[in-house]
Amino acid sequence: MNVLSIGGSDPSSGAGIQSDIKAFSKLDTHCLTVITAITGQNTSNFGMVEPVSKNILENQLESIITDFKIDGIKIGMVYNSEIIKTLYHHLKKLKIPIVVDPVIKSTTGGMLIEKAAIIDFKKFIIPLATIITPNKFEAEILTKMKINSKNTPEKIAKKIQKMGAKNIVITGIQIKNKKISDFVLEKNKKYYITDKEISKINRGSGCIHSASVLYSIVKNKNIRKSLEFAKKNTFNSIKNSKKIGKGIAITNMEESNEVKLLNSINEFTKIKNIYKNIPECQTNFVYSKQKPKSIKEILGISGRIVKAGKGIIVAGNLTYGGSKHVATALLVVNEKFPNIQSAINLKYKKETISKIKKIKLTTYDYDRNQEPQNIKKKESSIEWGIKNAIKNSKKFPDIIYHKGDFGKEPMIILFGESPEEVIKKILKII
Ligand code: PXL
Repeated sequence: MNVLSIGGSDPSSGAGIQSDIKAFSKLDTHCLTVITAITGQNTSNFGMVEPVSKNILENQLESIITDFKIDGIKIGMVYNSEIIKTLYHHLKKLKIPIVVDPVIKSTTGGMLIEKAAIIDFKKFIIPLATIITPNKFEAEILTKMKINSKNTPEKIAKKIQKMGAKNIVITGIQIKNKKISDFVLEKNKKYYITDKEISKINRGSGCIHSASVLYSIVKNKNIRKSLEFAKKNTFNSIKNSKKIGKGIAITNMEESNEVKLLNSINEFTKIKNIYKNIPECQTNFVYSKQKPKSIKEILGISGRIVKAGKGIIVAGNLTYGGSKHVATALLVVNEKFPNIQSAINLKYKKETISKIKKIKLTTYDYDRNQEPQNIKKKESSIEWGIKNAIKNSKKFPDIIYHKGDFGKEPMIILFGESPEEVIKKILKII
């Protein structure tokens, strides 16, 4: 997936273009960029702004648009009327989702748009928006109205909709009992999205919010689902923010499950002689959402990790529902031990089992010979086996194994809270 972020450069990488590159790469999405202005700023102060010339803006746009298939666009800082009109001219023909984050002032107080350009912003940029994501302050500036009991969020959002944006979310509108609400106006729908408040001043949360909205829309999720995802992701990124400079903390997005699992699969392929631990039926490596209801909520490889000579290759893509057996084992374990969200299957070897026992990993086993015939029809053997193995357990399993049955290969399944932890355990036992 390729998205295009149009906005200003922030050398502290807390907001703007640099923040978008970080955010999208954590979401496993390639972020193309068109820079509209260079800012000089850090976590305490906002220095200068220098907008780019029309020539270089056009050249950036043409370079990107003629080369890549772009799945969606995010527009942030646009600064002046020349930039606004040039963007409009190049983007008006594109039929892809556009998220507009109408940034006006930085958290540290710098102006991100010239006052005189706000009229053109409303005329040319707002009509491009599939969704526009102002915070309360930005919505008030755009409509020249203060939100109060007379000028309700709905009234203000309708005014922005009249300017041409299809969908509007006004963030941070209501704060009650440690909860914070965003007001949403779609074509024929209005509602609030409410979540926990987080009272931590930081830089870049608006950028992460709008980037997350775009990511989710491009993934074909509807407006409501996209905004719910964006709110959660922003909340977690604020919670995870880091004080890197001397001033305000910088928002820090956690990697997606996909990226975490991909990174660990990559680590796995690099382990020396790991091909010796791949069973005949090959290997899958899975990572579950929290509280999965079925294997459809467990990420796995749609193919397998397969032996290829003295190496291994990953055949297939990561998809939810991509694994059946290992995902079923994880589903059963997760029901009893909800922190366990990742698993991998490895070749059964006697020396591996003795090593596991020596280093005191928590190990359970089951005997496939004991499986009653009537169960064989009702549920999968693995479901029965794993349930049986942990039925009296007090502690979560690191390993569950069985020694096979007639025509059935013996197998080790290794569990952990995350793919990273699974890799650490593998390194201890092979
Ligand atoms: O968060 C809004 C924003 C967007 N773009 C740039 C910024 C900021 C805030 O500081 O500097 C370049």
